[in-house]
Amino acid sequence: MTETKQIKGCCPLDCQDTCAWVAHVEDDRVVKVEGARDHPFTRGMLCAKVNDYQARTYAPDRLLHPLRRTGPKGSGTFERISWDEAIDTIAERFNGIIQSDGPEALMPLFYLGSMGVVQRHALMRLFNGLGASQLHGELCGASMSSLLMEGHPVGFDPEEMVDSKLIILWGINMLSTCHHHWQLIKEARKRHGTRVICIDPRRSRTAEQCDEHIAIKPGSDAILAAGIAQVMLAEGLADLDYARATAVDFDAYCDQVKSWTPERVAAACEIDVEVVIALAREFAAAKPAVLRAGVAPQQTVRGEAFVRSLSALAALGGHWRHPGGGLFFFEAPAFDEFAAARADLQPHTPRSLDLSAVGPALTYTDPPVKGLMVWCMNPAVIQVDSGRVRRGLARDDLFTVVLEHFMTDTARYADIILPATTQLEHFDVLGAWGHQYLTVNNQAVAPQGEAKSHGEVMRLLAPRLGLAGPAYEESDEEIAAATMPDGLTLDDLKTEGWRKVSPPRPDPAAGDPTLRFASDHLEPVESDALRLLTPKSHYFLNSSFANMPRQRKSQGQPELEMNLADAERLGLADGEEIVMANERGEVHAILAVSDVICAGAVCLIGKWWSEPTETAALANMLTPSSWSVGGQPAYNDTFVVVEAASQAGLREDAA
Ligand SMILES: Nc1nc2c(c(=O)[nH]1)N[C@H]1C(S)=C(S)[C@@H](COP(=O)(O)OP(=O)(O)OC[C@H]3O[C@@H](n4cnc5c(=O)[nH]c(N)nc54)[C@H](O)[C@@H]3O)O[C@H]1N2
Ligand SMILES: Nc1nc2c(c(=O)[nH]1)N[C@H]1C(S)=C(S)[C@@H](COP(=O)(O)OP(=O)(O)OC[C@H]3O[C@@H](n4cnc5c(=O)[nH]c(N)nc54)[C@H](O)[C@@H]3O)O[C@H]1N2
Ligand code: SF4
Ligand SMILES: [Mo]
Repeated sequence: MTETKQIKGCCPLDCQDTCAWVAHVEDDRVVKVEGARDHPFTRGMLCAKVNDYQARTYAPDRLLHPLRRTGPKGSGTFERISWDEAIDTIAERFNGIIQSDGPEALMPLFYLGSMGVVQRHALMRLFNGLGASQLHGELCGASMSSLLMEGHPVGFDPEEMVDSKLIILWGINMLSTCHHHWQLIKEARKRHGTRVICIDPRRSRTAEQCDEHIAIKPGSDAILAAGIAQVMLAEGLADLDYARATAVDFDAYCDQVKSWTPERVAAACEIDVEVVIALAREFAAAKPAVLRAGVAPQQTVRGEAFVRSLSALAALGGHWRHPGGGLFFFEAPAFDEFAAARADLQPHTPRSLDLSAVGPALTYTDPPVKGLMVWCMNPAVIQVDSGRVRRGLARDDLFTVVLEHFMTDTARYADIILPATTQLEHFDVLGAWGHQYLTVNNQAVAPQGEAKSHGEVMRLLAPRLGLAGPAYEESDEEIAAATMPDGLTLDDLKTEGWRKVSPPRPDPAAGDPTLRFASDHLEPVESDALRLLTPKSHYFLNSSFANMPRQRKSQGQPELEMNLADAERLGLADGEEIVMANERGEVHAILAVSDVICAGAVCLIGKWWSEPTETAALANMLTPSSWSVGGQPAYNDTFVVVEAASQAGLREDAA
């Protein structure tokens, strides 16, 4: 009988939950992955995206050998080459660029395709050692991060939420995007009869399960927050001591919110006056309430106003005083993830490029980027204004290396593609962004084909780029060991599987007041056209899995959700093919008419790929080249006109 080995690992994906899993291995093949039942936070459940992760490792379209492009950039025509040829070519081209243009003409580009410290950071050792351009910025919570830099607390141990008495889910679709957090809500409901309110322009899977759904006009969240504050202050419900001990501009904040009466707020947010008043009273009365907020409402040029307004409210209610109370966007275990990248290897402080602005970086940066290496990101699909990103990637004078599992839209633009290992084929260590557990990922099986871990690619390339020393020779485990917190060794973590490493609980009122509560702008960007929202899909993780048959089947076809009132006004019918368009491009989808999305907005779920063309609904061909002051790409400041595809066809014929 074949022996089944069970290997402790974890999900690599960019999700708050970082599930611990057990890979079941027979004859060096993973036969299933199962959630680790004894993990205190994720409790044995994987999600609908990942519960057959081995299918990704063994997918027939997986990239298993290095490839060299033979057709035009973007065409997807490649030939197989050996690792030796691939490394020779990359070294020759990168060394040539360094000689002609200097090391800053090289740009690394990565995000959270894998959250592993080795897969994310090992390759940065090369770019650090060379003095290449650095990378900064974020694609999701950039507004939150910029407020965190100002000192605003944005999270605490989520396990406290079992004792929250009121949970406000503000622009988060928890049941799709981080469903383990819902277990805490269930427990709070059981213990305290906790009410759960969802504020979301869309009746999401999560909104359906809440006690109340407030279908707010998208982008108007900071105004609703001001309205809540106005009622609390006017009715004497605010915790003035706590708020004054927290804010340096408390009086200015009070002045700002004063004019936002429930009537004005109701009109601006397109909700009822009574809803504003009741929400304020309930929020003030709960001891404590938590504002459990998400990413989508940050995705506008006013992202910081949203985060700042919620931070102000959490203090105004005094909710930080109690376990389970405060503001929660993000929480991570206390460890030094960036130690794996070894910034100390930099010979000088180089320029830094914004990872969320790849379009500008590849089209306007001076001096220009000449060599690009992309890993753990699919910029041709997920960056704002991705038409511009593609124009940059198509430049003849740009040499691009992409490390990938699949032939993504971005990989199609590569000169050289390197096959990367999946989470079942390498060792790694992961933090999380929704809890405090650090988790190990032991290698379960040998890599398929010729795939290599990023640590191994780093070790192969370093000597060819003239880099020598221990940092370039360390094994993947040694790279990961650099990130361990005090009191925890990598060996301990390997044995235990995970360890909760809690940072201190924030108390913004401790010490002198430092925080700023008043925002520069509260009002959203407006337009007569329909606002396009593009939240996360249940079965894809951003653009990952959009090529996988099971997930594709479950997700169905690209649909544009529209409110019945808008459909009637525009003379459009449920189920018909439509075109949505703006000055940047057009995208086809099937219209789904209902009351799921509020009037004035439309919603396209799923980050689809260019291939197959029948489902090539590339939302980011329409999103603008705009960012908040804190660097958040304004995915949701996208306005489109929608018409029947048949009409659009007629218009083109006539032109
Ligand atoms: N299944 C699945 N899970 C994922 C991901 C995925 O792609 N798929 N992606 C992962 C990543 S990278 C991230 S960042 C997280 C994000 O997870 P979430 O924070 O849940 O992000 P979104 O789905 O973008 O948006 C959440 C909700 O905000 C609503 N919304 C949109 N605009 C507004 C607005 O102006 N105001 C308010 N109040 N609500 C608004 C949307 O309708 C949506 O229901 O999820 C992670 N988990
Ligand atoms: N319109 C619109 N655009 C959005 C968003 C939105 O809500 N609306 N959301 C934004 C947000 S919040 C985020 S976080 C970004 C996400 O954007 P990305 O971080 O680019 O996420 P993915 O689309 O999942 O692409 C990750 C890629 O990494 C690859 N990958 C996975 N593991 C590894 C590995 O170990 N090695 C290598 N080399 N590659 C690996 C996967 O195959 C995949 O192609 O998208 C953003 N874009
Ligand atoms: S995507 Fe999130 S919920 Fe799904 S298995 Fe991975 S960590 Fe768990
Ligand atoms: Mo994200």
